Amino acid sequence: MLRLFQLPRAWGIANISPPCAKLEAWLRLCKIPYDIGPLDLSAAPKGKLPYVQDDSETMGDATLLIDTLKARYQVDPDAQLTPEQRAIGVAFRRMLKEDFYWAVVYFRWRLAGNFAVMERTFVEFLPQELPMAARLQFVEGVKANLLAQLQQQGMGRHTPHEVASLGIADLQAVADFLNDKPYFFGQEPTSIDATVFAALTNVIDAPIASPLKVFAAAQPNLVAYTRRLEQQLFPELAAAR
Ligand SMILES: N[C@@H](CCC(=O)N[C@@H](CS)C(=O)NCC(=O)O)C(=O)O
Repeated sequence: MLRLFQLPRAWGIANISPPCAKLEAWLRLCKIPYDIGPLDLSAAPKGKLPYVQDDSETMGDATLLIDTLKARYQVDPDAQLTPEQRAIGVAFRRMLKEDFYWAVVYFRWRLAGNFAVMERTFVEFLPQELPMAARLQFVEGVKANLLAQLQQQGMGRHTPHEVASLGIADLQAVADFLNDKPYFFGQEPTSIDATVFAALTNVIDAPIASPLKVFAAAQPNLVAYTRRLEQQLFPELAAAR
């Protein structure tokens, strides 16, 4: 059986890592059976989560994995999409992954109040037998790594106000395109819904104060969509909400 390696569940959402939430949502959408492996970043082929082991092969990157697993498991929720829809899907996926993701990281790790939430959460992910000082030091390392990535990527060079305006523009684009459709491309869910759901639940349902959350939570279609996808793909989380 396919084994999925990701961050442990927290905050009552699919995963506090958007790429991890996206891959697990997609596996569930496609009804591909899987189990969850232990948290072990050292075995990640690309040094990032999520990754999977399947047929003794270890493979990383949520986006690449979706393409690989489509072929391997002969499933394709996107089979009926038109070329235009596919093009739109690629553009939204890249926007959420390469731009919006970094706005989310910024508000989580750069603002002191939110970092305290991240610290508490990550300390719980680490082996409880490790002394608290060592766990806190590890989380400081995660923070330093992410702040360096934010700087290199570019989002970290902006003020909170500027990051908010960039991230809200992404959310507005999703809200406008989704409009009153139940799923991103209409009546049936497709792969892009895993990506959009993962991004939205990580803002709307995360205990992280930010202008992104204020904006997204005020868009009735984004909230209804997030609840719909959660109910469909993670009913155990919806039931606990
Ligand atoms: N393009 C990758 C991105 C994965 C990613 O950024 N994962 C983060 C967790 S949200 C990670 O593992 N970061 C560890 C690091 O940057 O050292 C994917 O879609 O799988």
